[in-house]
Amino acid sequence: MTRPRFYITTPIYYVNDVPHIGHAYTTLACDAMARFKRLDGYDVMFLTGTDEHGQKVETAAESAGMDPLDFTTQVSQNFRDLLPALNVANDDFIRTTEPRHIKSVQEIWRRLIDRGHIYLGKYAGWYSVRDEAYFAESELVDGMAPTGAPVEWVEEPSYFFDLSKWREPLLKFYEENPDFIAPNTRRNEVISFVSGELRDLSVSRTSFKWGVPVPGDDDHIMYVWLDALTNYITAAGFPDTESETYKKFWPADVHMVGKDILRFHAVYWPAFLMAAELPLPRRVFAHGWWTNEGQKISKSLGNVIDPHELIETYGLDPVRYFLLREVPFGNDGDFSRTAMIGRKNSDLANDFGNLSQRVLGFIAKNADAQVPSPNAFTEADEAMLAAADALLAKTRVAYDNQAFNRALEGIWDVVGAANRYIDEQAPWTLRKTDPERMATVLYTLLEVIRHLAILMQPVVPGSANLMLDQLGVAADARDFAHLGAAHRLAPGTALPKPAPVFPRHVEAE
Ligand code: ME8
Repeated sequence: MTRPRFYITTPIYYVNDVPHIGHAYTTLACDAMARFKRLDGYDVMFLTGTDEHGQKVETAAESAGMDPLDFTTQVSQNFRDLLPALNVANDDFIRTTEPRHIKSVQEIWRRLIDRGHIYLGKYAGWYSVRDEAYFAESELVDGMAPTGAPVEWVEEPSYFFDLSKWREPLLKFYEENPDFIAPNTRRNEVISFVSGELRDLSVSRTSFKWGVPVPGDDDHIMYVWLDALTNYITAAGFPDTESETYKKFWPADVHMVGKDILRFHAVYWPAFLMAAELPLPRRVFAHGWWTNEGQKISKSLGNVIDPHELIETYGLDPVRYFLLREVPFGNDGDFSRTAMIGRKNSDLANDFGNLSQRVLGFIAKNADAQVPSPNAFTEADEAMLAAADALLAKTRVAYDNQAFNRALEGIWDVVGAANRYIDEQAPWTLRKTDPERMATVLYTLLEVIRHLAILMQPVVPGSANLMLDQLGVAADARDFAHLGAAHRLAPGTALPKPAPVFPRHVEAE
């Protein structure tokens, strides 16, 4: 039986900078999504990588006094190193300086030229190196790019892509594919942008060298966004459209991006692909931006959040949980120490951690350290089990909408119900009055915790698996096919000595 496939991508990160919380955030969201789909039976490809060409990177290499390729190799490694630190399970890592990519971008170019969508002209206008984007005079705000980045006047020969011809096809595509851009507010922004005037796009530069040469005209190098966006199809095997990987994985299911780079992904990229007669990705999700204690994060303010330091201070899984739980995915969020510690202590340690520790600790002491044998289930037990069994369907809907916070809220509803159930059923009293009933209550709780831990794997993989170890769940019985009544815990299974999985936050001395 062939499994359904799922292809998800992060943006490829500019190698002009060290990785920060913004990069970690996009990557973690994709990792949770990829892990969820793998556990749900999909054949997944999860791609991340680095964007290594263009003026911005060339300038960064110059200031470091390094050859651009040596520089990008060094900085790209910092992004690669972040992945194991975040426990991210990507399937591929692409660098735009790799031969496979250069071949792919040049083929895209040829397809565009062959179909008459690229012509030679002259660009005269503003360019922001920080955004790697062109701006018209009318778009400037107080002499700056709308993003606040400085702009410089550029006047040079340039190839143009006939973007203006793609206005109608794009609008038709958005209308026919209402899920292509999410969240909805962002979709409306893109539609209103495209409904205005779309100008042809300059797609080559002649004033610097660090990039992919235009086939047949070495004086020009390709515009870095045309180069960068193509990475997604390169990794799927393009230009070999007959390859197994390409046939299986292209088009991508989700391009996850920050809201600042939505236009490139939701306007330029589909236009390039339509013009090149290649299939379009299914969805672009634009997430919001993080601030630090209410302030915009910037190097000049010196408040950039280093993901390694966060992990060291709060632990990896609490950080993963916080970022995906704290704000509705798509909205902006504020990182504050108080909020981070609050989530770690109340959600993870008190609610979820304590639930499993109470139940497993009690079984270790009072129920022979094994999965108890249940007797007849009461209405309360049935309701508790039904809530756990129903969670997969709800969680799946939330993930399919990239609503990580909603998925977690749904899971926490059941965590809360289980904590109330344990207090109401009071197994510690039943121990003396009705040991058979106690066994049924504990069994019900173990089953609920098993469901919670299995469903929490995408967000807190390390901790969820530790919990599953303590529940005696075999490593090959942790995917979503094992949820529900058909795979209940076997009574009599020996349980290892439990230890708390989610410790409370302790302030460093
Ligand atoms: O844009 N909060 O790369 P990049 C949340 N190379 N997300 C943030 C953030 C913050 N404070 N700061 C940055 C590029 N980001 C291109 C992409 S893809 C073909 C090419 C996010 O390294 C930002 O929104 O500047 C973006 O999605 C990502 O970090 C990469 O930024």
